[in-house]
Amino acid sequence: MPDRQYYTRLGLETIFDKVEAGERLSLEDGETLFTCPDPLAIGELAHRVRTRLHDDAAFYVANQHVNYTNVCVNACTFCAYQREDDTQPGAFRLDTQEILAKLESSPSAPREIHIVGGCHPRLPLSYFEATLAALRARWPNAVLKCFTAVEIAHFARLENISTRQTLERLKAVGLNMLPGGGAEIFDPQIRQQVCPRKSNAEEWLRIHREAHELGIKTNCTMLFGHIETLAQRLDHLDRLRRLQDETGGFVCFIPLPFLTENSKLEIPNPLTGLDELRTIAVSRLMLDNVPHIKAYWVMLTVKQAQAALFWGADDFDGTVVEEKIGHEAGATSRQGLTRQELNAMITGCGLRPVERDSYFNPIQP
Ligand code: V47
Ligand code: SF4
Repeated sequence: MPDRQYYTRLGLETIFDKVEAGERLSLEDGETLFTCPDPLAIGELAHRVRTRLHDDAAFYVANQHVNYTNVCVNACTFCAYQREDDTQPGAFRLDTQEILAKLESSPSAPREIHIVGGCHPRLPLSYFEATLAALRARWPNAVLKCFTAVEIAHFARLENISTRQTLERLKAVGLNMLPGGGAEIFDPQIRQQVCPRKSNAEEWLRIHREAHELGIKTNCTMLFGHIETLAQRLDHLDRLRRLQDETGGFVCFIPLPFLTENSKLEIPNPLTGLDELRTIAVSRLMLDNVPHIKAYWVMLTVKQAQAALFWGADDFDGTVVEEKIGHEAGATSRQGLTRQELNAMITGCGLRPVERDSYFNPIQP
């Protein structure tokens, strides 16, 4: 591993010392990390932190993703998944029985059920309550990690109640966790261009705060590599870090590299593999209060996710089974992986696979 002298030659000795002492990095430090000419040095620094926190463990979960609809009122310009209405080619909407049937046909009982969808103009809160209640009755021990903050805001608007009341009603029928989607980039000018209709940063953060106050843990994301600047990525990380200081409710951060296929959003410079890895490393270093960083193999590819486990990430996500959002946008990864494959992919890069639940408690074999 590079020593302090190595970082001194790069002008990074102050950052090195802060990281060694577990001190918080400033936004200026973040800029330095993003612009340092030696990306490997940044990866090594993030790997130090990841190793201090998790040693050689690399986590994964036996989960299944289900998308209930791709019809969405929001029409984000980056999104290849969305359809305008039910009559458009490729539009779909699942009823509760169809969701259950998808999960019944799972290769193994899911420990985590991850359900998200578009903001459908007519699906009432009662449909989501009935679905969660049915899932809870069928899989009493599974963690129901369902609905992004953007969906919660949409359900609340349709039902004409507050987002807190919406969360309370869903929790009452079994909701355990919120996934981290919908955060994109918090900067208002970027949101105006990539997702002008959906919840703004303040609403997204408020709903996560409300969830945390209700005892609902959540994840958080950042969609990067489109039209945002490095400073806007850092601002995004800083806003997450500040909420986490207050609530401690974020479990895991997921950096999502923008996939360009079938997207209306024109981007100036496509991401390189090194940009992806460096952003994961900077996320690990800046988010000193978020315990886990996910290398989401679906969007990154399995091989890049393996590399990311040495650039600050400690989690591989999971079996997933069926994925639509990334695959509509050109993801080349498979639809799902088995536990055996996940174990082999982690041991293959010299790390220790740890099967976990949604809160990162290890599962005893
Ligand atoms: O919110 C949409 C992003 C998110 C594209 O919480 C795209 O454990 C890349 O949030 N290229 C959904 N990304 C995925 C997500 C997620 C995934 C896995 C685990 C968890 C978790 C959360 O995907 C959306 C959006 O930010 N997205 N389109 C695209 N073309
Ligand atoms: Fe709708 Fe989500 Fe796609 Fe935006 S990213 S259009 S909210 S499905």
